[in-house]
Amino acid sequence: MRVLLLIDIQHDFLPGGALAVPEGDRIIPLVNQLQPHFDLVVATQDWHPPHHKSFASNHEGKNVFETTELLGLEQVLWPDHCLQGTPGADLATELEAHRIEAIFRKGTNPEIDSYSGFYDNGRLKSTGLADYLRGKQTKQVYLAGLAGDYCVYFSAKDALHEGFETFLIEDACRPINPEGFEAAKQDILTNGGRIIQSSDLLQ
Ligand code: VGL
Ligand code: ZN
Repeated sequence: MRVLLLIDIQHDFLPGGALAVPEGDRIIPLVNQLQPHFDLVVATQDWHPPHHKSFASNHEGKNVFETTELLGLEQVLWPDHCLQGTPGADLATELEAHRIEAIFRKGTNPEIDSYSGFYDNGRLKSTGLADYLRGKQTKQVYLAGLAGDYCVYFSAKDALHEGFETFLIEDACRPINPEGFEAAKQDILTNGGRIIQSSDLLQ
């Protein structure tokens, strides 16, 4: 199985959203075009409870994008985003959803953040995504979505670690921080992943 893994394509990560990724909306037509080229399409959804400790609003005297420590890990403090059950947490309206066979939610533990679609940042808990993909006889995982330097990157790293052949579709991602995305792509290559373009898949 060749699987397209769509990371956090949610309203709060699009322009106008609570944690807008620059040009985040630009990937959606591309992602819709890519979907029919895969055996299976799976999505992740950032899904935080209101008192999530990755929110700056839950740390007195801290501003957004400052850092702190959560359970011994460095943590960027984000604006409140992807609150469970709110429109900001919904998958983007423009994203074609009928091919998405499963949605894995993450970020539900208020004590720790969860960038990867496979595990929280402390690896305290699995989402079940790796076992689900193995159950589907998945060999290759192709990633697209938001943000390229956070949740796409950490999901790609875990996909490699779980033994999947891993491809990051560069032009079907947008980062919060371009320099962070450059470092992320280098690290994926170093760990045996590949960086490709959507034109490599679309004929
Ligand atoms: C994300 C920051 C906080 C992401 C999620 O989807 O990349 N980034 N929560
Ligand atoms: Zn989040």
